Amino acid sequence: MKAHNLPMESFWMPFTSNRAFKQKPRLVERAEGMFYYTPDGRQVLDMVAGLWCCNAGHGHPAIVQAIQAQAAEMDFAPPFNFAHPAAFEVADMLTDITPAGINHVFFTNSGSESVDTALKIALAYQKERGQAARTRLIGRERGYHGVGFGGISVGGMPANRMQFSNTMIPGVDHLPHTHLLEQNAFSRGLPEHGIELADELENILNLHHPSNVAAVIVEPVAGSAGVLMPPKGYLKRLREICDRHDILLIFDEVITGFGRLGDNFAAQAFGVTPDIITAAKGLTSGTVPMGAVFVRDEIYDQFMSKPGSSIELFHGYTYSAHPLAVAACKATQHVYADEGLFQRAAEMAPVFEDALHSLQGEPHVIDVRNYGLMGAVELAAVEGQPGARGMEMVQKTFDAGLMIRVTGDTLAFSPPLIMQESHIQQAVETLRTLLKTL
Ligand code: PXG
Repeated sequence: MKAHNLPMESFWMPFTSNRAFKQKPRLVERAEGMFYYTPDGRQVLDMVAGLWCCNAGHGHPAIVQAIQAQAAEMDFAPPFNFAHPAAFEVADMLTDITPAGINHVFFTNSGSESVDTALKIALAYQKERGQAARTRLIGRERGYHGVGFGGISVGGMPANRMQFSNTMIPGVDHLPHTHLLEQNAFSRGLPEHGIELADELENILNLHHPSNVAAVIVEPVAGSAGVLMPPKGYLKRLREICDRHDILLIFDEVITGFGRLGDNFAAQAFGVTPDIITAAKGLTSGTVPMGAVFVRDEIYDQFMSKPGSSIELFHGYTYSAHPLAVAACKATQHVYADEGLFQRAAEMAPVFEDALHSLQGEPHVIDVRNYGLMGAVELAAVEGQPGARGMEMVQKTFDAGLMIRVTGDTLAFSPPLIMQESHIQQAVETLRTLLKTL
């Protein structure tokens, strides 16, 4: 199988139909600003920030320079029992933009590691404070929390679970998802209907007794499942129920963090503060793999108040706070602040909203939804072939010079925060033309 003059067989591609891809590869070789470039020099407008991560746009000179300089200065520093100064500095920078009361951060290398780390911190915290019975975890249908065993267990994407179904971690329940297509189709911003879906948490807690539950984990806006919005008041109600029963609330902000919703985190955009925030992607604008778990002071303090001076948490990665990631993160955070990119995302959100909603009424479009610079256009599935229309759009848009993301038949958009009005107009007009060809 050699569709290109590349040796295609050795690389087992993630979350991709290898056989289909290798017959007809979609390759990108270079990136700058809002665009990718194919090996044959075609320009492709990036409407998904790579994979929801390149929030500062591609190839920002300040970030490139910082990574280059760090590679020359020090390649690696062991993170156990040793450290490098920049790791402390970047932690301090990051906790300046987290919600009040969340002032500590544990570094990982990906969103999946952040989620599994957060779940482990939640379990260990309950034990440390003498609540060892609190072992149950609650996720949500259609949730995506990465691909570690913890993440797929609390996650709610059936395809990501079924090949591994006998090895989920035990003691997990799921809230219902919040995608009420009939009631909420074509909502702008947060939908009106569905706050009562949060009350299902009380039912789950009644079943197991709250004293057995450690934590609830949700994405404030579900990304991978197709950009599913929290109904108005929903997240606040989850917070209230968790507070009532002394249960930790974890927001998985791997996508929603770092400006995506027009604020630092979804927690601030929606005015609801969780106990733990997981992050990755936009942390370094996708330049170097890095993840983070931000925790409330009470959680950190619980571990630090142990008598003696032994290791407080038996967890960590060789590459936690890797010097290259730290340098990339520091430079990225400076770019976000200096260029006011989160504010810019908030300012561009209405333009983005109007542009996406102008596709209402085009062929096959059954919903448009958006918040900040995160949006989706849902298409009706071809009878008996769910996902076929979505994949057709991935190919057709790429051929037409546009990169988008699909989940099933939902087209997802999360442009770099440097997006200008002309970019979203170009994307929407390409989509309008292609929708008529399906
Ligand atoms: N949590 C959330 C909310 C995510 O969106 C992860 C955890 C895992 O991150 P890592 O870095 O381990 O991949 C993610 C990742 C898509 C898509 O199709 C989304 C992600 C990854 C791959 C594809 O929307 N998000």
